[in-house]
Amino acid sequence: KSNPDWWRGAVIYQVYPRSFQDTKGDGFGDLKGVTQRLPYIASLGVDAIWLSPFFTSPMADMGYDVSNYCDVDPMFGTLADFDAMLKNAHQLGIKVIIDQVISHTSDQHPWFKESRSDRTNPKSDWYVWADPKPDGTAPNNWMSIFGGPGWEWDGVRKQYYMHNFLGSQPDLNFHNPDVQEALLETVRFWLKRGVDGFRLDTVNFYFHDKELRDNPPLVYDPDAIGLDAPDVNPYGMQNHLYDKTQPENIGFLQRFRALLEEFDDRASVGEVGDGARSLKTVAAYTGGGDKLHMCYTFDLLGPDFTATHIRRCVTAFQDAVTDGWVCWAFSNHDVTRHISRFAQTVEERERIAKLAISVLAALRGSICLYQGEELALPEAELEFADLRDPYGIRFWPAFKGRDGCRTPMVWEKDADFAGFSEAKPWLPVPAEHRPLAVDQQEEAGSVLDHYRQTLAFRKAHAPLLDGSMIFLETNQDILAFTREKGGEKLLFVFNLHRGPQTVPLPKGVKIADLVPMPGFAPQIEDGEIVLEAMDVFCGRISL
Ligand code: TEU
Repeated sequence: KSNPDWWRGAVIYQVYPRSFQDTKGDGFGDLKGVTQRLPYIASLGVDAIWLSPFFTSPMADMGYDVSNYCDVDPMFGTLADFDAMLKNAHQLGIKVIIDQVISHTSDQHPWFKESRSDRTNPKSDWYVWADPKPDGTAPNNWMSIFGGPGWEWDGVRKQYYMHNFLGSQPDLNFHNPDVQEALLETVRFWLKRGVDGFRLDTVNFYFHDKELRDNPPLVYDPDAIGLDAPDVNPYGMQNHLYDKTQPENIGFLQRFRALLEEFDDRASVGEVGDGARSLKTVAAYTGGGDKLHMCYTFDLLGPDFTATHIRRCVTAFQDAVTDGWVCWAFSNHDVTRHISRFAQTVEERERIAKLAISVLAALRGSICLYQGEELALPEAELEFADLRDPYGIRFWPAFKGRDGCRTPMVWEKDADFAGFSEAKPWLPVPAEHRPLAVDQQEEAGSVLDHYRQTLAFRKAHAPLLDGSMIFLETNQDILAFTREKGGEKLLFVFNLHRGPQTVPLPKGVKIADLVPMPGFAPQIEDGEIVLEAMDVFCGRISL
């Protein structure tokens, strides 16, 4: 039966197919591998999977450089494998969200090959081409996120083309309506095949300043949420003069949404990675119910796991984005795994893993989990020779790139390559990951078990899905809020501090009964909530 609101409050599990399960024995994961592991995914109790790109690609950016939007790369299998995976997922009650990387294509895409062939072909304006300055240098000072100038010289057209990421990821010209049409056709292709939704890669990069104005000098604001310090990534800030919300994008997103509405129960989540300034964009892209369903922000992907930071991100979001919807995450395939970001010692990793998913599960919004976080996998320490990510290869050792979170899933502690593959995988299986393999965590009390129970807890309490969320004034180390819906009001108090805390019950609040979140035992003594280090209280408030 139809449920157009299924995405609201949903738990989405991100699968990085290259590293999930290999069935061909070539060291790369594939779609058949995803199908094989669907029962495991179902056992977690998630609503949907988000599949990172599996489309035809030269793999310069591990598939985020697409050369055919409507086919499967042989590395991952065939369209028939995709259909089988989708059917199996649906039988298990799992929705499938695919990753549309349409801000740019690969330079091997036939559109780009045509576009670069001369200045008059029918696709000559499909990418962002510009003449050099009189002295032959690039049209302006724009930088690429992956390092170096954002312009690449083309000897045939004798012009520069723009790219926000690799030189082999030319930026599509969204100002051209034919480009928009062609992209929407690829979206329709997958809608017809039955996918439940789309993650839109770099949705706030679709448009560019038509006047190609220089960016202002880079100003680093250490207080802005989620911005990389320039010494970590000197190219991280693309501070274009052009309005960050990209006003023309609204029209495109409305057309995209109208297309989704031709089908039942489809959803979209846009990736808006732009630090504090992203809130305005998220509001513009998700408000009004006629554009994106939700946006994914980078706010919780940084090093900061403190009550102050989380409260600040969530309240800033709630103030800016009134009728929109957000998708929170602590980890993905682009950032250091959160166990390694948040834990100060190896000993506290397990506790941090359990605490973090408990916090995430209680937030208002949808949530994304990244494969392996349910095992508390730490970031893999790799040698330079192991690196495959061009971003890391370029900035090593200042930035070690994104391979450390992309190593293979560990299924069986003692199997060859931990059960991921029969051949040497494209990235090594870290020895440190083996004891954390799925087959070691089937017993009660493990992090994996904790994830399953916590996600079940979220499902069992309606206020957690889309109920209101109101923060309470407490001391700095405490994250306290209520979640309320339909006559049920829950009080959550998280102690993110590494020492015990007591918190007086807020004035006028009476706890009717304790509602323990899995793995935590709430205590009240003499009107005070008593919390151990890194502890969770949950109680039902008498109304
Ligand atoms: O990432 C967008 C993005 O902004 C990243 O550059 C991010 O800032 C960086 O990876 C953080 O370390 C998306 C995809 O998630 C990423 O994998 C792709 O490489 C990128 O787009 C280009 O398609």
